Amino acid sequence: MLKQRIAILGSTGSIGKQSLEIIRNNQHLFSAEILTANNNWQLLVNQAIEFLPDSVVIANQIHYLKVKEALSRFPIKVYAGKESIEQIVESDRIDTVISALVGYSGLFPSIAAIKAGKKIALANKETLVVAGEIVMKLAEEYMVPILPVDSEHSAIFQCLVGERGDVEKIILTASGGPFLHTPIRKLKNVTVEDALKHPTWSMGAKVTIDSATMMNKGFEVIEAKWLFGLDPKNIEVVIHPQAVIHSMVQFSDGAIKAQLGTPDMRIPIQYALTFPERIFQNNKRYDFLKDGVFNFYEAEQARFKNLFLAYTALRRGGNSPCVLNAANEIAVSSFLDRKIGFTEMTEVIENSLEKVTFKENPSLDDYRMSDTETRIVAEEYVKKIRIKN
Ligand code: MN3
Repeated sequence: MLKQRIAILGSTGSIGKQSLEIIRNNQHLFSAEILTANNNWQLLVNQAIEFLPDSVVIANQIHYLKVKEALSRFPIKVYAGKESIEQIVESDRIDTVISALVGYSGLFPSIAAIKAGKKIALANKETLVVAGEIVMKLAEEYMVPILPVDSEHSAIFQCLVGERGDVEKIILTASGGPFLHTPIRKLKNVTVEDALKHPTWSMGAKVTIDSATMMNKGFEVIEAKWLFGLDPKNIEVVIHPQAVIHSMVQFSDGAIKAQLGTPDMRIPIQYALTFPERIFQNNKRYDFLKDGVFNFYEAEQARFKNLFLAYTALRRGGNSPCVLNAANEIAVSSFLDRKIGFTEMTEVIENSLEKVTFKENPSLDDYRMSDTETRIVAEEYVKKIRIKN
């Protein structure tokens, strides 16, 4: 294998750090050439000193001078600002872009990387949630592979390798989060601390809250639709708290393939980088005889309303998934700031889906406008809730 030169967008986040670990353990195969961070400039500096990339970007310009100063003894270019991320992914010093930014901010860098012909290892699900149709068309046009990093989509992708048969449906597994067995009437009293305790996966705050509400699974349904070209009615969600079966594919003959393993994001990250090869990874092997109990539960609509809002947005199409995402970003940050309660996040999203201007065939500019409009509508609704409380 030729040494793969990698850009990690969001290198200080959970996926970014685990990606660097894979690069550290396989230096004959990979090099980190571009690292970007939003605010965590100190970790960015430490990573840069260890991996000596060609360049780094600190998105929040406030930290630029500190990063520049800290790296002045090293041959590393330092850039600042969100726009720099969109420009730097075009660099001919890289082959692959790991898109691990959080939220809507990941969309335009992903698009710039596709247009520059880079292989995409996609962890930023919002890229497909917001603008899946446009993104997949661009990937086809520029002949760029989009390899899923999300564990469920990596699982489906792995089940499909070598298959020619018709897919009848895919079964996305969900851990169910920390409130799977909480009485539904008590959900409104859930605190930020309760919601941040995820039973199986360790992730950033935004994704952890999205997992507790199962909006994360809703996004994954949308992501799956675009990645694998499926009708939403053929995408099923089943709760599997052990999170050992990462997802399944059922074919037209009734056969079901599943991909299993210890829940460890380094496995799907590495597979996105090495596909179609596999290389050794030193992680905890799953022991069927010791831990081998699998449970399955239905995702109840009354408990996981956000998941069903995602299906609704997907069926409506147009800019609805974009609205869903932006409203959810405001809802989650308002919940984390303790401005609204856990179940009020759903109300914020429902209200935005009703109020924001519907666009049947949105362009990228329409998505930008819908995103902005939704954030305003959602913030207003958060204010209303606060007055009422
Ligand atoms: Mn996932």
